[in-house]
Amino acid sequence: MIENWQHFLLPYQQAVNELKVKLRGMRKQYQEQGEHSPIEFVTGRVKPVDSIKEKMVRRHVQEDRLEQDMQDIAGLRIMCQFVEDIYVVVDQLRQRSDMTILEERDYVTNVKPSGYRSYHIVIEYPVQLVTGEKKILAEIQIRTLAMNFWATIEHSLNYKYQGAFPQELSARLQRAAEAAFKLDNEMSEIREEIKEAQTLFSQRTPTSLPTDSHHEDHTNEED
Ligand code: 0O2
Ligand code: 0O2
Repeated sequence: MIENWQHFLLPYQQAVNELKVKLRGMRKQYQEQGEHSPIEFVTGRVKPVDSIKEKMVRRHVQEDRLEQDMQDIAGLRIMCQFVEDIYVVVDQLRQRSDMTILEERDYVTNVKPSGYRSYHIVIEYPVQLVTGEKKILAEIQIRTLAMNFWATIEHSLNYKYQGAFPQELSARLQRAAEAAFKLDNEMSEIREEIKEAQTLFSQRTPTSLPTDSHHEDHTNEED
């Protein structure tokens, strides 16, 4: 029995915090170089204890197998503007020496029956604790803003209906997923023009102005 969940989750919180800084740092580096960043913003969370317990029952995970069998106790999300950016980010992650990729699931190409699209990467990440190094699992979900919009809405409806959507709602969600897919394709078609405009805009805006850094913090959830 895990008696002290706070103690159990501490290395996961540490990992989420570190990974948020590292992934947000990638965005900063692209911006610094005056290049389009494939990363728009990054979020992360440690799975709430109640959700862990619920998933243990649903997935028949024993407590002594939790660390190995539940891959998303530490969860990171990377949001991108364009579908192409997702694969740039994936390539970047593959080259890093501070994490090991254990699994990749491409639900961008292989859409889930629900309409869900995202690229999932499971990593092994070493956290330095006062008691020594501990390797933990973390899941990184990489998706476009449109995919995120759809998944966020569908996820909250799932809470309400426990996955058993009325047929009409299910059909609407399917259509919304198709619309999000079309939106991503349309944006991809004009991405070079968008990137050019954004790079031009960011070059024209002095980075030292406090108003600008405030705006930047806000849009990228860094405040
Ligand atoms: P809800 O409604 O429960 O989803 P920061 O201050 O920005 O450094 P903060 O405020 O702790 O950090 O959170 P952050 O990084 O902005 O994002 C937290 C939100 O990210 C959570 O929302 C999650 O919804 C979402 N999130 C990020 N990664 C994952 C993931 O891998 N899986 C899941 N399920 N969610 C993720 P809240 O605030 O908990 O609200
Ligand atoms: P949360 O914290 O509520 O997001 P498993 O991880 O064991 O459930 P699998 O196949 O091993 O399943 O992993 P998968 O499908 O690669 O990743 C599961 C996670 O992807 C989910 O976490 C969701 O965050 C997301 N996801 C997968 N399918 C859907 C979907 O149809 N709709 C939405 N909105 N999100 C989806 P959890 O477990 O739900 O946790």
